[in-house]
Amino acid sequence: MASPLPDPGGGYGSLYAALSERIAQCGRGGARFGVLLVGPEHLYRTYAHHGHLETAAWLDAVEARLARALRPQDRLLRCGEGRFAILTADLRNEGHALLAANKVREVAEQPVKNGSGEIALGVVVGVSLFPDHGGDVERLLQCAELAWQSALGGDKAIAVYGAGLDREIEEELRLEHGLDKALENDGLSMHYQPKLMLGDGRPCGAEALMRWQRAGHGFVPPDRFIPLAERSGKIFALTRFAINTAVRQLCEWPASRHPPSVAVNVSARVAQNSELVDMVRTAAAIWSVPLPSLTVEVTETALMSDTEASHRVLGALREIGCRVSIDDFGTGYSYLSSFRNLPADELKIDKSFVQSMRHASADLRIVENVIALAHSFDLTVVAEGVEDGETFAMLSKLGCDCAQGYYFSRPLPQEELIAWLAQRNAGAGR
Ligand code: G
Ligand code: G
Ligand code: MN
Repeated sequence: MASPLPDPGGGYGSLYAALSERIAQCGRGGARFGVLLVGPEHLYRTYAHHGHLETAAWLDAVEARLARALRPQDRLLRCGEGRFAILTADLRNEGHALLAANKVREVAEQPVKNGSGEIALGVVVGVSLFPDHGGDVERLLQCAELAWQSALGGDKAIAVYGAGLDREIEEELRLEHGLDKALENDGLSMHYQPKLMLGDGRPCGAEALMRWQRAGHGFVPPDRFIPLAERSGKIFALTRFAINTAVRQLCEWPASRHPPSVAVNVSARVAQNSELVDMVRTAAAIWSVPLPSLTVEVTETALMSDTEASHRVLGALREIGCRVSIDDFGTGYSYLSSFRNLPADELKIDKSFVQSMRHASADLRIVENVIALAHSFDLTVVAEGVEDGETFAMLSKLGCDCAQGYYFSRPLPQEELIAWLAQRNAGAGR
């Protein structure tokens, strides 16, 4: 059991001692053993949800349960804050380590009773093997930590250390650091892809897309750094930057027949946090931009991941006058019933449908019906990924409201967008 007194090794002292002892034993006989790091996926969130006392009670209960489930020759120790280390004896191969990890996870994820109800936490396991991954305490623990990090960030809850993991995680840490620097030093900018009204072919706004020029590396695609920012929590700082920049730059766009508007993408985690409402309100106030000139785009899948929270936040945004658009529509499972209370003003039909509607009659019928359904719920419809004139004409005939795509323009830096808008507004045609 863990000592109630502070461990001089920051919680790792007895683990170091036990590990060196086991290495000494196994090293002589040529036996293999595994190091399993085990702990809740979201320790700090658990503190916030359940409080420190209940979290500690959960850890005690899981410790007792694990101690019963393990074999007598295995060792269970506390490992820093909120985690356990298990030293398993006599493993034949990696497969056996995985079996052990699965069993441990299953045991640890069983609900624990507390006063009135129960707590069940998702648990993550990182595994390293002696002598395969390291011959000394330091390296074995580091490999187990690398595996743990990769399990935390990945979609599998159990990870065994593997070659390449060091590099992968190192690169991830470097990217994260680079992103911090970019936020401080103007490494980020917004590009804008124009949207056109299908009725008169005039510009009606633009979608803001973030660009990261990484010092010494060129552009990093958003598909690479947005998920990273989501995992690390930096997504809030990035979104604040995106909203502020977009609203500020919108003020420099030339006037046109349709009032200019800008759309900013927000990811699931942000759409579920009421901080988004403050970001939008503050940016609009600072630059004196009317709130209906700002649209927040959230993907259909993000909307479904925590319906209650995102509906509350998006509802609040609409209440203050900001527009809400459902992005990549059609790629999630859009139940018809979800239309009943969709917290949105606009649907963006995913480009996969738009790009194939010319050739595939199934996609054409989907586009046709989404437009009709959306209109019957008073939603504006934007087709994204329009790449040719034929598709543009078809969308016009179907009564789609707006279009966006390479056919008109790629995402452009601010100065190029301003020039593009000025030329379009002058009626220069394409
Ligand atoms: O621009 P493309 O440019 O490659 O963008 C790729 C993806 O990244 C798109 O799905 C887009 O929604 C997303 N994306 C671009 N900029 C931002 C941003 O500022 N915030 C978020 N959350 N996603 C963005
Ligand atoms: O997921 P979201 O809709 O926010 O992403 C917009 C993405 O689509 C951006 O990466 C943008 O560069 C890309 N895009 C915009 N227009 C077109 C187009 O006509 N064709 C293709 N293939 N991609 C496009
Ligand atoms: Mn978008």
